[in-house]
Amino acid sequence: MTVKLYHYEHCPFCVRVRMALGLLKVPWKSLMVPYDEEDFLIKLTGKKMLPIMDFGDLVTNESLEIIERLDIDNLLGMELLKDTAQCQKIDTLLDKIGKDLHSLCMPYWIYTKEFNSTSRNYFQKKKEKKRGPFRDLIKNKDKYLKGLEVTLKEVEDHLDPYFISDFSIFDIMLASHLWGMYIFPEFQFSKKLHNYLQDVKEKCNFEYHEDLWNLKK
Ligand SMILES: N[C@@H](CCC(=O)N[C@@H](CS)C(=O)NCC(=O)O)C(=O)O
Repeated sequence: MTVKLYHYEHCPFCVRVRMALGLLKVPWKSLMVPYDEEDFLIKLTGKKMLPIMDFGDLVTNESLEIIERLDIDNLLGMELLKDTAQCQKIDTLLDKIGKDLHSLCMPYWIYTKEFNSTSRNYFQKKKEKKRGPFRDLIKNKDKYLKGLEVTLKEVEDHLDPYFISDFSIFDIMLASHLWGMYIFPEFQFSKKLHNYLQDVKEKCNFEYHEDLWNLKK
């Protein structure tokens, strides 16, 4: 049976799974979910949280658990997730990235074709509760860009050429979080980071907005 992935196009945790599927060359069915859909997701897993993978005999919604199940030949070094020190490093980095990057990207993600006016309003209302009005996020972009610049320098210093020398699950976790920044107006990654992200993209046969190109008008 072909596995079915329910996902949001912009979501870094969903991108993780899409990257792993591409790297592992697992055939999959893409099911993009409108952001304001609640009932269907709650029926599937008990909560509104994506990604959700339907394996046929199991439906689950934790990105790393999904990847672990897909990576039968352990090409991604999933045992690294038991290394507490390394996990702490990557989690701290992802938290720092998310803090600034999501404040920068959210006001723009909602204008991609993934959203319509209803799901856009739903997303904005929900996210503004935590981060404040999107117009203020845009107004204060320099503050977030400055914070992100420091974190990205830290990421660069880590890469040799991958997060822990060999390509691993950590690179998928990192690249999927950084990827969204490609849509931020006038932003450019450093050459080193851009080359790294493009390398991960190639390895993972990953196309960020592939589903959106295929959307019917
Ligand atoms: N621990 C989960 C986190 C997934 C997650 O946070 N997904 C977000 C989207 S980026 C979500 O569905 N949040 C509920 C919402 O936004 O309504 C995983 O790794 O899969």
